[in-house]
Amino acid sequence: MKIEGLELRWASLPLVGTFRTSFGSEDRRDLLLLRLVTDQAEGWSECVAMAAPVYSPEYVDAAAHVIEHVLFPEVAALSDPDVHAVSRAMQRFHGHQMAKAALETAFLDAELRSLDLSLARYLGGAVDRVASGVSVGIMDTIPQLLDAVAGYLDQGYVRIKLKIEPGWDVEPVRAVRERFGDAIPLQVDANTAYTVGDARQLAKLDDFDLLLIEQPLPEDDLLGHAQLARQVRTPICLDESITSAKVAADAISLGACSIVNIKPGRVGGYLESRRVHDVCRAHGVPVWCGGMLETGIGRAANLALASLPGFTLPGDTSASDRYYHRDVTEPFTLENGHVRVPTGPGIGVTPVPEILHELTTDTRWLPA
Ligand code: OSB
Ligand code: MG
Repeated sequence: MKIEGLELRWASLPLVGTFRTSFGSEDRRDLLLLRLVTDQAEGWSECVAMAAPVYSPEYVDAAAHVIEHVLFPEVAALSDPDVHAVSRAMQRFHGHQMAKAALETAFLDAELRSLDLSLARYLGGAVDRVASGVSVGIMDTIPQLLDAVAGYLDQGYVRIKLKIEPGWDVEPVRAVRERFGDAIPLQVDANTAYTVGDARQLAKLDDFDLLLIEQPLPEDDLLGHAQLARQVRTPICLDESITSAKVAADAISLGACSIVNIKPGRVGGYLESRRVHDVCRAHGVPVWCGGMLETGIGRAANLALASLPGFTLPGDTSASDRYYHRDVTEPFTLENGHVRVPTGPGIGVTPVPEILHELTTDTRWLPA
């Protein structure tokens, strides 16, 4: 395919409510969308970097900068590339996985559209809908949390994930178990808020039969996670730490985790996500698809990934209305706790032009 140019598009969407984690509170999603134009088809993607570097070192303005000044010039110089050539061309640059993932995905979407092939089929998806969980933010009070969880269970979500931090861990988990019983699949996510010295506090969560504890310690502390895993019975799952298939293999070998959250942005794209999936599957380690408050563009691609056979736990692949009153695409909906995997070519969705236009704050066209 011949690349003709890339459109960067900034948009800002209000969230349906404040989403609080151990790293901060969000009321809006500041988005960077990519539209890659080739001689055969157009491809769309969503960069999952957040407005500030609080989840990982990347942030929206840095991602846009590195795409414009480093990654796209390298990719645009390729003659007749396929997605593997695009991916290889970006490899010599360190880091910036979310920016690389966005550019690779926009290209992959265009390539698959030109082949009339869905991303799910291309990746090896095995099911047409995926079981969906929901991530529930830290709240001011326990009654507020219980109301939120009750609402999500009413909607049919099949798994609840509670965000935790020191001071908001055992009590909210106990309250949710007391109110909703032992049968609901329940897990927690600390987003690196603890240290290995908190092992005794985290071991108190063992009483509540959780599916997993996600990323309790800082991302670079694989040994700490391995040590912690020997002191708690609840399985440790890694999110922030897993930046590649190689790191996933290392973490598993070290005993740092027994479950992996796969986020394509965090590992540099869907090709690397599939390699993470394959490494985990070879080790018998279950994976699930994480989320980054994606709009329909990123959500569509995540659903394709989550249809692979190693995704045996429900993901944070909730419906569009978990975060947005109005999504940029046709909204994804929850049907009996599941969300449908798109079947159209590429990621299977495109933005609704009028909605996109309204939410856009800036655009920039980069000719190849
Ligand atoms: O740690 O999984 C996380 C959102 C933003 C950044 C990091 C995380 C999250 C979530 C929500 O937990 C995932 C989602 O529903 O999209
Ligand atoms: Mg997480």
